[in-house]
Amino acid sequence: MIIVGSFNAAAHLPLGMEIMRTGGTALDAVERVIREVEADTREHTVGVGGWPNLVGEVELDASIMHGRDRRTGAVGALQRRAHPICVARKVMELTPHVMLVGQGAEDFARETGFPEETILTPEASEEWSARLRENVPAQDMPDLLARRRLLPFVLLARDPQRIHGTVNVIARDVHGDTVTGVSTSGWAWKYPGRLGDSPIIGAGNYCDNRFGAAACTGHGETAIRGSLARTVVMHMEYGRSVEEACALALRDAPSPNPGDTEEAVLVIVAVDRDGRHGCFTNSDHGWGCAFMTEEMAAAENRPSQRVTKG
Ligand code: SD4
Repeated sequence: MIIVGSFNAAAHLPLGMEIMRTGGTALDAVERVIREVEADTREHTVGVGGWPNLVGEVELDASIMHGRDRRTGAVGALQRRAHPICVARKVMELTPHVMLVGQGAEDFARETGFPEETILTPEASEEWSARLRENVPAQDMPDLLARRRLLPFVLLARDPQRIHGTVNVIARDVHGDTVTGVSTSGWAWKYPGRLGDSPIIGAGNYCDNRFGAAACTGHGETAIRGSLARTVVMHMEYGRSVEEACALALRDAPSPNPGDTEEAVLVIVAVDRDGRHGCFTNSDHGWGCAFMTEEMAAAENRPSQRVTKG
């Protein structure tokens, strides 16, 4: 058994391992670890306390994928619910669909018993107001907020923690099942309705017991355009090691969108079918991961390995 997560999941990996040691599944472990990160108001890129969009609404994205049969569930731009990973699991278990977004995702969450909650914290709200005050002339504010004239301000979308955010967790249980989960509030100040890679199967999340699993953080638009997580697992299918598969996927990732002045940082956490794992990035700023096997008493951190383009 093994559980691997992005750095912000490190503190909760022992809880996930304990769940699997005591008879729970990888699915239970992944959901529970991510739930803990979603509940942490200090983590501004996931769940409660996440940075809001351009008009001050927190919109959450999450997905979960089961490697035994590639079942999956996802939600996008979900408002007023604290635990999108749990709603994503219910989408997988209770519907014939794989993804629900916006109002439909909210309706589904309500119907399946998830309470409406305030997920915009005072701290995140203050940061959002300050960002707007700095960048939007006072006379344009009513246009932006009341009339939702948003396009002139779309380039404000950037994440103060864009290179260090979103949670990824991959677990393999005693039955040999691998499950992958991803949860995020996406880019701060994003255009409402924007989805990143996290809820998109094949982009930010992919899992197949036969070959391995991958999950991503960083510049979601680039991960979507490069089908990043699926590409990693496809290379594993063709016999490549975790390291080779991630390096090939990162090297093949497209360049940032024209006009995007920020570096398109990508970080991949990957595990192959034998439990070999690692964390790889195309940037000097990529963060690391943490892992724990059944023999270990605590999780251990691992820096990400830098992959160069050439
Ligand atoms: C997104 N990939 O919405 C997420 C954000 C992220 O580090 O991972 N930030 O594009």
